[in-house]
Amino acid sequence: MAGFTIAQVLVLIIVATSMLAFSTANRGAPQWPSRGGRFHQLPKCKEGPKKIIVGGSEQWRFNFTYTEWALANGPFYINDTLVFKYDSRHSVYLLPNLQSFLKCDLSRATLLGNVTQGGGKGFEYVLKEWKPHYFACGEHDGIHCNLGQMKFFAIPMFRWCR
Ligand SMILES: *[C@@H]1O[C@H](CO)[C@@H](O)[C@H](O)[C@H]1NC(C)=O
Ligand SMILES: *[C@@H]1O[C@H](CO)[C@@H](O)[C@H](O)[C@H]1NC(C)=O
Ligand SMILES: *[C@@H]1O[C@H](CO)[C@@H](O)[C@H](O)[C@H]1NC(C)=O
Ligand SMILES: [Cu+2]
Repeated sequence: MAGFTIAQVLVLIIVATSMLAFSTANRGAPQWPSRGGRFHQLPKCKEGPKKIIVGGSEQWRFNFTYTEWALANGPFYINDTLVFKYDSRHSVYLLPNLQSFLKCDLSRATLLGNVTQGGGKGFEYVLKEWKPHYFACGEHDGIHCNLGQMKFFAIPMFRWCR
């Protein structure tokens, strides 16, 4: 495990278990392959995509453990909307991979919500793809991400219903 700290290994395990949640977290269990094995036998969805305020009443701020929040409030589903509400000291970036997420390395990050977009109704981001999304605040060279714990990842799941 050269070069990996225990914390990094833990995050890897968390990512792996979130992937497993893919098969267990969906209420309205898979109905297929049943007799005939056709997709139209999937159950009807009880609920559609949701809007989720990141951090709940704490919103997007310094010194709140978003990794814990995401684990407690997930899983998220494809087409769910994450709403980031924050004041002008913060922002929202997408980091390219696990390594940059662990290090809070913003050098190849993509700006999603700038410092003004968190006001009012907040900055909205739709989880469109089944892939890990690594979110972080980009302010103060990664200090908000590192010390402020303003980072989390989301792997949106498919709903096994139609
Ligand atoms: C962060 O939270 C901890 C625990 O609640 C507190 O002791 C600390 O002062 C906070 N730090 C900042 C910079 O807000
Ligand atoms: C997400 O929404 C888009 C646009 O409304 C739709 O085309 C797509 O099928 C949806 N994806 C899933 C997995 O529900
Ligand atoms: C943030 O983005 C909005 C919308 O794209 C833009 O109108 C605004 O000028 C930007 N603010 C800053 C500080 O870059
Ligand atoms: Cu911040």
